[in-house]
Amino acid sequence: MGIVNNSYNYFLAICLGFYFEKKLKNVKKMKNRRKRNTHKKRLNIIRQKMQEKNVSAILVTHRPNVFYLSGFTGTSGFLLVTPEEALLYTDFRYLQQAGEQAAAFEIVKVESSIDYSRMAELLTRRALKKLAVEEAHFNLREFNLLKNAIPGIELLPLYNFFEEIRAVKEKPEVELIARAAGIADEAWQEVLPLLKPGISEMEVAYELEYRLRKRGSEKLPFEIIVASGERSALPHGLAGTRIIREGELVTVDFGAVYGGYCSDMTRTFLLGEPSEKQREIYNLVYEAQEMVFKMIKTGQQCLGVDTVVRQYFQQQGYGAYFGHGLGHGVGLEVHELPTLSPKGQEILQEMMVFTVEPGIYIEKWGGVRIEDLVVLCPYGLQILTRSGRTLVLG
Ligand SMILES: [Mn+2]
Repeated sequence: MGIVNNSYNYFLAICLGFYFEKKLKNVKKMKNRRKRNTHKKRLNIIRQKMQEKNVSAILVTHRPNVFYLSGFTGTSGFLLVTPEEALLYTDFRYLQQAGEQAAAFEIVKVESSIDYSRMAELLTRRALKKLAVEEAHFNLREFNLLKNAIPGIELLPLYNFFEEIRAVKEKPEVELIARAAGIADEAWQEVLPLLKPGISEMEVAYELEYRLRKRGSEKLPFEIIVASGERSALPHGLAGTRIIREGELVTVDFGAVYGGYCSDMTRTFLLGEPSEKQREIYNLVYEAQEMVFKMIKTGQQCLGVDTVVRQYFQQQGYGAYFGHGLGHGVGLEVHELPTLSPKGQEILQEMMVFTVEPGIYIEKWGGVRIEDLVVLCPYGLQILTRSGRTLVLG
């Protein structure tokens, strides 16, 4: 076995090296192609919707929408989409990045994110007199600059134009959200043993944030909420210096971001022995959530689902203590469509991702919220957050 075999192995190793290098390059190419196809497909959907709404040019300024349509993650840049063109306007700092990320778009260099001169040239050349803008994401300064840059242009306000499309996820999007939910589950699991009487709300938030980041969360989707004792009656009580004691309700609301996609979950816990009322209210919220998990189906209207929980709490005598919506969509943003609340007009569809988060909050006493993230699949509901839901820890 000696030299001959050794040199043969050496030869084999080099061949394998070349083989895998080539394979890796192919994988990268394939990934890029898949990404470009994703954005081309999304552009097609947008253009179809433009046609339906009689829109011939859209200026896209909201960053999650810019990313959704183009793949561009830079902090400065805007898109113009017409039936024929797809352009990404950005400045010197992002030119190379834009070229790499936004393969379905033509990149145009501008001076800043409010430099509309190049876009003005194009609109004038093409005799486009109407430009749609995202009214919820377009400020007065931008409005004035645009009017100056393109005299006589008529602006058409669009509301939730892209958000309605984003509410229904593609499979790879759901996979990223599920991963974000998994990171949050893992971080929570690691923090559980640290939850002992004497720890402060801020310490809980910090321990959680550290582990979320360590496990791959790109940032926090929102500031972590830790509200203990009487403060747990505040649905959005940010972590403060308060020390957590035995027998107090503690609400922790947090999430992770992975591949640009968010997750969102809430757990309420108690150290020591709960009172009868604490147990009663926790069980009520738990039952309400279970009820939603069992009944929810595609085709239902969001406000109808919310009403079921609202009526249940009313029957139990807690109707006045559920002051927020039952849930909200989650994706590139932590609050997006659909809206499960008394105002929720949307119809639930397959591949929508949203939270189910009933809660009861009693002033000067405390509160309970349990929040999980779900996706509507063809075969029913799938819960993406998997952490246990128990009131008493330890
Ligand atoms: Mn939420």
